[in-house]
Amino acid sequence: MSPGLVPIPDPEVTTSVRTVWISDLHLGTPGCQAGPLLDFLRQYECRTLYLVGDIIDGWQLRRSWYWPQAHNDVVQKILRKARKGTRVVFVPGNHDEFARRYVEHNFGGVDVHEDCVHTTVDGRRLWVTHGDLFDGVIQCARWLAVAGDIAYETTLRFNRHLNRFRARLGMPYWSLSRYLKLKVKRAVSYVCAFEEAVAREVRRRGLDGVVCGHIHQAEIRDIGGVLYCNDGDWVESLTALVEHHDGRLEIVDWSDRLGAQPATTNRPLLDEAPVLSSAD
Ligand SMILES: [Mn+2]
Repeated sequence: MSPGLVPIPDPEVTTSVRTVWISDLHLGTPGCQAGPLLDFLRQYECRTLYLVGDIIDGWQLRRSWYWPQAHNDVVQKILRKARKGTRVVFVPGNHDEFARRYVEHNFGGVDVHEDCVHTTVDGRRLWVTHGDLFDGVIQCARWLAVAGDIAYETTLRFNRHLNRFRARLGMPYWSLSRYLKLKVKRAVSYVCAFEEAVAREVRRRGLDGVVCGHIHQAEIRDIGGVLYCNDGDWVESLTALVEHHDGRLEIVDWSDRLGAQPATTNRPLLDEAPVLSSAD
């Protein structure tokens, strides 16, 4: 191949999996890595595609309009999958909470749900939720440990209402992680607290595990008998979670396939993306 030519992915080569989860695309921001995301969507075929929140960044778009063709292509690709028979489920996050008023509706083949339960082929029941609900819980973690379950549930509910109210006033999403970002050492404990809070809710619901996003950190791990899965993001880490046809769950790290680190220029300051790599 002559230098300067970019290899064109073979449209015949596809990877078939049972389920794909992606979140935190942040379409509508310069940080969204739409090109690699499109390549991923072209390669992976699935029966069910979950869009686990922060797909379109309504907060950023409200401040300034940014919508290049590549972002359109991503939306078109997803709608095309829906037309071709993929079940597409959209679970809104905090940056696209405008969609939460459309829950239990269907748009162009995309089902919108506040949250939902996915059953793997081997029968494990996973709660699919964006994860922003837990920001408030982490903030209050210390007194919650004392006050117990009722206070915990009240805080979950309070955080949701608080941020709806702030959105109506045009105020940005409140997030503890924005504060933690300034104190990078504490970002690690933020991630742990987040994961623990999510796992606790999964246990309370009597489910086997969870798939979420929000903190831009892909992971599959066991937390006290709860399967915690985070599908990462398409701003920094370029990751997705997939369920193979035998029920095996795996994180696909697309940055590996690029053979280079994802671009770090033009990355917007996201309020829920602790910069762990700069921790000392
Ligand atoms: Mn989020």
